[in-house]
Amino acid sequence: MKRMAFLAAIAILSWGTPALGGPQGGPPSPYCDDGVPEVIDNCIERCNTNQDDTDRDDCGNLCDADYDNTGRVGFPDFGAFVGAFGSTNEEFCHTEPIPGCTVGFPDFGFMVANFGLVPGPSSTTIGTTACP
Ligand SMILES: [Ca+2]
Ligand SMILES: [Ca+2]
Ligand SMILES: [Ca+2]
Ligand SMILES: [Ca+2]
Repeated sequence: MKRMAFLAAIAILSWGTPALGGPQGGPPSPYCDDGVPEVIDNCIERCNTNQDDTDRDDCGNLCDADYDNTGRVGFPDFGAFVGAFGSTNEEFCHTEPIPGCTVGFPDFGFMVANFGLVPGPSSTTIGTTACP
């Protein structure tokens, strides 16, 4: 009898739980809902509410380890990063908040994780090589 009561309680609880959804019932972002509509998000797959883009190539800092804008993160970018390590050059910062940042190990981890890859994706530059 106790078991029946337990099962009934479970049923009532799960019935009464509203389905989870995005704001105003819209579909939640498959990536990160940072409050920036995905159609204008300069770094779709990461939470970058501030949309910081130091080199102004429409590819947000949190997506952009392609410092020479060749469309690929390679050795020239790696060399530039090493040269900037420990500096306050915001272009090499990939962790918010960007303004006033110091280039450090989290940024290094981002660079390594993106080595050999294309920057982005960004909604504002689709079809271009800068940040496909
Ligand atoms: Ca984003
Ligand atoms: Ca950029
Ligand atoms: Ca590059
Ligand atoms: Ca870039």
